[in-house]
Amino acid sequence: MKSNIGTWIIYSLLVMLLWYSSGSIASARPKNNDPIKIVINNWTSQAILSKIAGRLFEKQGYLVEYVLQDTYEQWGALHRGEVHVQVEVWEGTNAKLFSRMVQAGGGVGAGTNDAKTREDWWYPSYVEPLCPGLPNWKALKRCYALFATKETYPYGQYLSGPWEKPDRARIRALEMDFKVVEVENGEALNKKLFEAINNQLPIVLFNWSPNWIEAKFDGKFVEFPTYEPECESDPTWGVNPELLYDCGNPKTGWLKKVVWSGMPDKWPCAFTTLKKMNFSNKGISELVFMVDVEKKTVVQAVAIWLKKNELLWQSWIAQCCSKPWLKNE
Ligand code: TMO
Repeated sequence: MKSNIGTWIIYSLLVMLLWYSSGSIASARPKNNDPIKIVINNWTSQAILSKIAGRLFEKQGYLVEYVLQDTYEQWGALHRGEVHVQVEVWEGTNAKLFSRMVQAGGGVGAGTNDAKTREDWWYPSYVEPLCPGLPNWKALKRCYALFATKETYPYGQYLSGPWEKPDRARIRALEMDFKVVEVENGEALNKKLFEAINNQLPIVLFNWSPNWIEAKFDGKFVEFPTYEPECESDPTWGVNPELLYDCGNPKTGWLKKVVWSGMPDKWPCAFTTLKKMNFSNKGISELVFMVDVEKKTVVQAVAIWLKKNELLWQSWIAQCCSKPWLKNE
């Protein structure tokens, strides 16, 4: 009898000790009040997903700031911890600098979206009969003069954005008589596309999917020689045995998220949430459509999305961090 009571007391003390210490470990980790700095780039879906991530972090009690940067500047800033979160890393555009930063230990991947991405030369469908053989790239090689503009004459114009694609190298490797004209952001590309479509003028420009364009206009990506990693590392690969980049971009590319290497320790719940955040092609193009076509603001689109998808984003807010009193905020 006595020994039973003794065992019981020791057991109870042990349980209490364990319970107490686990509680104190959890509460000993104060929430970090430094703001999480989220990079905003220059195309619509990236701005929208950034603000969705930001709102979810705020719902968990974190402070958030947004920092406008282009995709070139962001890598150094992420590496140095001057900014902390990038919600859209596209394989076709950002793969090289992304893997360089992760390999150097400056950044940590935060998961991959379900969305499959494509980024490449694109034309509205009324261009196709003007240049027989499209979407094959060899047709463009023949029809370059159709795309000549004041700026590029006698060469054809390829309109691109300010992102990291080696289009000039590709044009050289594939011996195409095109010149690249760069505009400053996604909005400017949209504007040029609208102008061309309104006047039914030939145009070939950088486009990507998911985006809003596929939901509104008929058109196709140009089919370049199929991408393989060797195309960008081994000159002998492909139709030009002397030069790199004689291929298109990946057709089913990934869409990743990345953070500064110190982010997971400093804001663990935000990191967990970001890893769970996941969008499909349809989800992204619907969001972009609201802004680029229906002309809602990014803030309005985010508010509409949050309201419609509460169950989904609640499931992204990590359990250990959920604050029931914030639920109906
Ligand atoms: C990086 N982007 C989606 C504009 O191709």
